[in-house]
Amino acid sequence: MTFVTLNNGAKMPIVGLGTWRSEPGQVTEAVKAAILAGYRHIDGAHVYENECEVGAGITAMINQGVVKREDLFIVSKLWCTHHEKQLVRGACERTLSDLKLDYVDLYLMHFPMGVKPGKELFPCDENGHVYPDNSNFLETWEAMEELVDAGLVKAIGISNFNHDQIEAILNKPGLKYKPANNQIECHPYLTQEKLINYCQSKGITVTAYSPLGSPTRPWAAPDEPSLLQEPKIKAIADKHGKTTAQVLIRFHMERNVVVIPKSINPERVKENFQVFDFKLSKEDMDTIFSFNRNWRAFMLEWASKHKDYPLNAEY
Ligand code: NAP
Ligand code: SBI
Repeated sequence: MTFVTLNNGAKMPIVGLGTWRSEPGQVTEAVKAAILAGYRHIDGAHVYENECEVGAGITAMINQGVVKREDLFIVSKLWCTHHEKQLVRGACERTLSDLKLDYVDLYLMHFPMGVKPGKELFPCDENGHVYPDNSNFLETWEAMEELVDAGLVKAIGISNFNHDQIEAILNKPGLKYKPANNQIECHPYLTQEKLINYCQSKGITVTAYSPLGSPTRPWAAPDEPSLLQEPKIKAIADKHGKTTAQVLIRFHMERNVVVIPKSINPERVKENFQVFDFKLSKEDMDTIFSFNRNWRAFMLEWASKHKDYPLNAEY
C-alpha cells in the first residue's frame, strides 16, 4: 500500500473506492469487498445519497475484526446547499451519523459554490440553473476549520476548485488550516498538469476523480471517446500483463496523485486494487499524456451561471 502525506501529517492511501452512483442496495457489499481486498480509503459524499449504506459496510468490517477504525481513511463532502456558516456543522454531523462514525479523515467542500438551502439537492430554475445562496466559499471554509477544532474531521480540503479559488483561500486573512487536498476530474483526456503542479507546489495533495472517464454517467454521449477502449493504452496494459483500467489507475499513482475508481462489482473492485505490482515507464507515461485534449466528463452545466463556477479559468 502506498500513501500520500497530508499537511496534517496523516497518511492518505493512494487508491480509494469511489461511491457515486453506487446503488444503496449494492454499495454495502462493494465496501466490504473493497476492505477485504485491501482498500483502506473510501470516498463518499452526502449528495450520493448512500452514506448510510456505505457506513453499514464499514461497520460490518470493523465489527468482524477485519480492520480497526484507525486503519481506515474515510472521505466525505459538504454539499452545496449547506455552505451557509450556520449549516456546516449540522451537515457534517448528519454525514457522521449516516456513516456511523465519530470522525471522518478528510472532509471536502464539494464545490466552491453555495446553493439555496433546503431539501432539494439541486434547486434549479426553469433553465436548469441552480439558485445560489448568500455564502461565499471563504466563509464556508472558516466554518469547516471549526470542524477540525471540534474533532469531527481530521483534515479539510476542497473539490472542483480552480487555481484562483485556491489562491483566494491561501491568501485569506486569518487562515487557520490550509486545504489538505483538492479532488478534481483527472484522466488521460484531462491531465491537469498546471493545476496539479500548482497544488503540489503549495503542499496540497490531489485526488483524481473519474479516472476511468466515468463511462456510465447518465449524460455520456454514445459517440464520445472511451478511455477503456483506447488501443494504445490497451497495448501498454498488455505489455505489463494488466488491464486497461489498471493502467488508467496506475497513471495517477506515478504522479503521486490519489485515485478513486468506482465499482460495485466485486471482481472489478479487486482488479482496480491490483495496481501495486507494476510501474509505468517514462515512455508509457508520455504516451498516456499524449491523449490529453482538455475534455471534461463534468462540465457542471447546472452551475455554469454561478458567480463561482470554477471551469472558465485556464486552470
Ligand atoms: P470512474 O471511476 O471513472 O468509472 C466508474 C465506472 O467504470 C462504473 O460504471 C464502473 O462500473 C466502471 N468500472 C469500474 N472498474 C472497471 C474496470 N476495471 N473495468 C471496466 N469498467 C470498470 O467514474 P466516477 O464514479 O465518476 O468517479 C470515481 C469516483 O470519484 C466517484 O464514484 C466519486 O466517489 C468521485 N467523484 C467525485 C466528484 C467530485 O465532484 N468531487 C465527481 C465525480 C466523481 P461497475 O460499478 O459496474 O464496475
Ligand atoms: C450527484 F449526486 C448528482 C449529480 C452529480 O453531477 C456532478 C458530479 C457529481 C458530484 O457532484 N460528485 C460526484 O461524484 N458526482 C454528482 C453527484
